[in-house]
Amino acid sequence: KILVIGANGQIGTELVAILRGIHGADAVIASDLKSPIYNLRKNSGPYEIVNVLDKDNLHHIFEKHRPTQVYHLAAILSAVGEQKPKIAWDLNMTGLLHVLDFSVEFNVKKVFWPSSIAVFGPHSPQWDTPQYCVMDPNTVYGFSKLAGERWCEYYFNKYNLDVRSLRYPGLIGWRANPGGGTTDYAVHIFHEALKSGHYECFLSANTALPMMYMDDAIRATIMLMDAPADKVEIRSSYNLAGISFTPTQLAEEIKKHIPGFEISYSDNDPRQQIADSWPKSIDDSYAQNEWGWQLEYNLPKIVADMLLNLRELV
Ligand code: VAH
Repeated sequence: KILVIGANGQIGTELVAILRGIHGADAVIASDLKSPIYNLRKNSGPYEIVNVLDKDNLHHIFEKHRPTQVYHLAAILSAVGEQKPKIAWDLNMTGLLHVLDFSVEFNVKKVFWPSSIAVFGPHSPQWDTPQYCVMDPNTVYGFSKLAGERWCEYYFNKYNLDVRSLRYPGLIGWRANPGGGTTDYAVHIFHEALKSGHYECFLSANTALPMMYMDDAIRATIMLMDAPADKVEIRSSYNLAGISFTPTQLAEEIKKHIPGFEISYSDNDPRQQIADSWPKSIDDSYAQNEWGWQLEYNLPKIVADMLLNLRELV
């Protein structure tokens, strides 16, 4: 049995559908704080309401389903985290510790937990940011992910818990919207391009950020989880590079499909300083060398696939 916590989120929505496709619907228990949102994936299967801060509730879910794998995706992202820092720290940190403790108690075989390029900060190398370097994240989300990486490695070393993690770039997908992040512009822009032909971007024109298509992110997750344990030498979290582009470059690519599309830029959005603290590009040679990671979606492929799929929906 696979338990996915945070099943209604941007990653969870896609991961549940893919995992159910691989293992069968009944093998994957989706769970989130609220009742299921019947989204584009329209997949059905076991569902539980879970609150990772409610130890009794969470313990009951582990006891009832005795999962052999757990994907713990529930978190508050960077922008919302700055609006409610203590709530973000509590959910992201205490929630992870509850999941790690119950995974040990119930002898869960593998645990996945998403980290982020947000673990890097203003003094980290900005280009081709390496796996190991100075990390001084200045968002609650970022340092909760950095601390979470330390806890994951600690539980691996101390309790032999097979926990695995990826530092995702900003994720772009069409099946589920992002929730409260700084990279959300790269999803909203597609909806607006189709709906109104215009998008006011909350990041400045030349803000380069590492991004990745959701299909690549999910494939990387499955590849990491399927890799033999001895190939997974990094137990904090693996850099994943994706591709780096600016809002201007993304808009230019969209204009190839929607010639009349216009982008404008609002200024002094608080998310700009978050973006400015993050790397502009990432080095993911450890993921490539240790478990064979290879990216598939470049910018033209992302834009073509997003517009092809969203045209039906918007
Ligand atoms: C965020 N989408 O914007 C997340 C992600 C690298 C960005 O962690 O907060």
